Amino acid sequence: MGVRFIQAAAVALALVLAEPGTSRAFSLINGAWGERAAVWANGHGLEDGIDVGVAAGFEAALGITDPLEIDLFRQAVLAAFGSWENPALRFNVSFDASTTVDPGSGFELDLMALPYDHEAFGGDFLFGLATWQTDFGLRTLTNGVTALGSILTGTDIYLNTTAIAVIDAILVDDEDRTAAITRLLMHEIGHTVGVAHPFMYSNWDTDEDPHNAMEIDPLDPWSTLRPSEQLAEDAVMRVRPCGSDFINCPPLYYTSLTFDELGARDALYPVVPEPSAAALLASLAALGSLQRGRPRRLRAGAHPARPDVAPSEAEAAALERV
Ligand SMILES: [Ca+2]
Ligand SMILES: [Ca+2]
Ligand SMILES: [Ca+2]
Ligand SMILES: [Zn+2]
Repeated sequence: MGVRFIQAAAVALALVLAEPGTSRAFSLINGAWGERAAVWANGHGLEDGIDVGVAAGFEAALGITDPLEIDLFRQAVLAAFGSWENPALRFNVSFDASTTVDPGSGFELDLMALPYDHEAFGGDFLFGLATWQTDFGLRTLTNGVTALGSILTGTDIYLNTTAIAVIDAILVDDEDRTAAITRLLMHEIGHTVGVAHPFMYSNWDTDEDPHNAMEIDPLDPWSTLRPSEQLAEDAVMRVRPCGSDFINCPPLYYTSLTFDELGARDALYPVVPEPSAAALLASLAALGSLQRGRPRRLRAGAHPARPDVAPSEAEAAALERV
């Protein structure tokens, strides 16, 4: 399978890292794009969903001990993973799991909460850190295209309990706290599926408008994408959207992916639509009308069961919806 790389991304809401003033479209980890981009792949763990282990004691490490609060918090964790899902990219989340501080072991994605002085943070005062391990080789993308590139094989997310406690002490509203941690998790999950900070490498969009949906061709996503310099100030993958202000910063409390992240997901994990039941029915209707339209040889004295007719209005309408 080739050389194995272990890489760490210095990450979300970094207090110590400066970000250039603009943030553009989406960018991919390792700087690779197109068919070489680092992705989870079918046959390498993606086929049955990405198995997520949330460490035993994760909630308690973040100061959440009330059973009712734990339940609500777990809903937020599930929502953060759910926000990234499409039919090609799924997560199976297990709580109270046995995890490892090493992207190459444990679950395909381990989620843990560690104190600031843990060696995993390397002395950086970050809110969260995502790490990943990749192989390089031939893999089949979710649209069936086979190409050489990086394959994500193991990932970890570490939340910094020390940094989060500081913000928790300031945020009195439970909803704000839940939203802030959901957004932080969404950001880190983005790294574990192959998305970088917008300013890190080439930034991709389908046009020059960062605030519209990217219309991506699932059969050939990169044919529709091009580098863009346009600002998406509220993107979830953006670091420090309001500079050093972590409290009066609405984007830090958004709990939906923006068009940037959705575009990245659908470029990395394209979903080729299957024929819908409606389309199948319409095809059958079309087949039926074709058969009825065929000349029939009648035996003497026999009558056709029904006369040859053009498709009814209802059938014609069904055909147009295909
Ligand atoms: Ca799996
Ligand atoms: Ca691990
Ligand atoms: Ca756009
Ligand atoms: Zn980050």
